[in-house]
Amino acid sequence: LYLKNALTGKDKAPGIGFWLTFPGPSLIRTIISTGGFNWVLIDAEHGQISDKDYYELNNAAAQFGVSPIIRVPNAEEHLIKRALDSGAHGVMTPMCHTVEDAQKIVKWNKYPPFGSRGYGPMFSPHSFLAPEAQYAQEADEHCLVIVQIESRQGVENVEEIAKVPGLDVLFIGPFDLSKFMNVQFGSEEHEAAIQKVLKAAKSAGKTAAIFCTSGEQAKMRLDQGFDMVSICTDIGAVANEFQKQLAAAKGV
Ligand code: 3PY
Repeated sequence: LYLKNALTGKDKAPGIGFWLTFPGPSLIRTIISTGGFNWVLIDAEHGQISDKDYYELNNAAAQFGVSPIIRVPNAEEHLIKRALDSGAHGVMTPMCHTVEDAQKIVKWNKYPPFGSRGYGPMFSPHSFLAPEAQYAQEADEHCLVIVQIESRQGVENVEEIAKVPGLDVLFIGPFDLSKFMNVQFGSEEHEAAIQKVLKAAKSAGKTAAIFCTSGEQAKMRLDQGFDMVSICTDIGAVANEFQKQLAAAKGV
């Protein structure tokens, strides 16, 4: 809801977030309480986080007015349902390669009659600070449906994927993209694919988003027209700082 308002509301602002890979509500609170973020990605695809962590993490983020977005491990209906029922403000599904993938993912994120999400929002309303009846009525509108475009096939199909009704965000995974395309990260072909996704999202009126590993990179992508960026991962930030201080101590 916070992120959706920023991306599509009248007080339009870029979505600026970070990647959480460690479980534990104290870390998410420590980072978020510094201010300035409107979303956090809770990574259950590659992070150390599993679905028993979702509920506390979602509520820790929402307490500070930041939207918790859960990345599920795979495009599976039950994984998306678990993430939404724990109170995610949006679900990111990796590896969207085709229009059919996108249509399925949207359907699993929405209640009937548009979709096939089962009814059971006992815990999800808490991170929306809303009663159950209100959550049930507004969830389809407020929860962001995010798919990752991160393969050659995904890029080939991106114009059609972007037009799928109910889909909100095309999120580029640049590392997988380079692997799946078998091209170097940052090469001309890699960058052309990124620009193609950006253009397709914009033409379809959808949010264009990309994973970045530094604030500098994130700013460059925002300047190119991306609407939503991550600035770094928790593990990346910790490792970088340790390396930096170690190098300083050794005088190198
Ligand atoms: C990628 O770069 O492939 C991602 O999905 C970000 O983690």
